[in-house]
Amino acid sequence: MTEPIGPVDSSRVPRFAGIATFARLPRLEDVQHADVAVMGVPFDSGVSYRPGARFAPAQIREASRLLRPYHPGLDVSPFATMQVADAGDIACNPFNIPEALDSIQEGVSTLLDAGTRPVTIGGDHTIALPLLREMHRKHGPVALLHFDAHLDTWNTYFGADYTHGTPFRRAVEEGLLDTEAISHCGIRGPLYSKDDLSDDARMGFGITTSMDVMNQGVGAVVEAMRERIGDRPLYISIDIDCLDPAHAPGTGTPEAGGLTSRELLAILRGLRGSNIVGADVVEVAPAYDHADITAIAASHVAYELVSLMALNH
Ligand SMILES: [Mn+2]
Repeated sequence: MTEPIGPVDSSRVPRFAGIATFARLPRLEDVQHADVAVMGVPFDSGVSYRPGARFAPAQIREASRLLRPYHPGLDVSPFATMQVADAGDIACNPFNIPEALDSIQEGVSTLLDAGTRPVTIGGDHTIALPLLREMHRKHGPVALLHFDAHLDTWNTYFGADYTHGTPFRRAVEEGLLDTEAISHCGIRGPLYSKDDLSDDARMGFGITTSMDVMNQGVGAVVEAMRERIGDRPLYISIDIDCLDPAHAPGTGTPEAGGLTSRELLAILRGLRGSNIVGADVVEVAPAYDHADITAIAASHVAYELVSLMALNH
């Protein structure tokens, strides 16, 4: 095996110089093979409220310039133990959602067929559906850990089936998920009605609310998650609005009372050893961000996911 090509050396080229790739990693076309690739999906035509997540991949890459190669919390150097690369962006049609979903699916399929695990940077949450379709093609029904303020299991908006509030209902309908092991974390805020919760439970989802995280603590929450997931192939989908607006103001549908970025990172860290087959970080909307708070959180969350994958490489 050849040595992985790592990030640009910051002792030779300052972090603020050069074109931004995620964590200053090589581009996918510059390496022979990548074990993990960070892929951008600049698509936000499925949002129901504030638009702008199409600008997130570029912003998160900018915010990721400060990521360093060694993760002390997990004691791993993810870019040295495996080849990680930036796969660039999928060019998807902003005016035709079904066509965009096909393009996203095709893009991630190329990665999976090359034996590359994807960490996708959205984009709005609509993009989780085509990603899960490919996960299912490769792995069969997968366990899902979904971090979000919202359930995202609604049926339609204005008659539309494919939106950022509906991907996980579609995924269940299409049989993409192992419904013994699907759950939401960070849920809070007002709903349309109590039926939202009973519909969601009928699909098989378990819910850890943001209040549960506060009351039970990160340790107990992680333990319950690990028990439910076991060694199943696990997909992790992270809507940055799982974080409190204090930690992630730059997002499309913010809700008060969310997780801290520390809680989210601690929960993810607790999943070390899990069989993570893919992940996404979505719903960063840079236009509403201040001082890159949200983009910095998202870049660290993506780094955490890559590091977990490195431990399990
Ligand atoms: Mn969402």
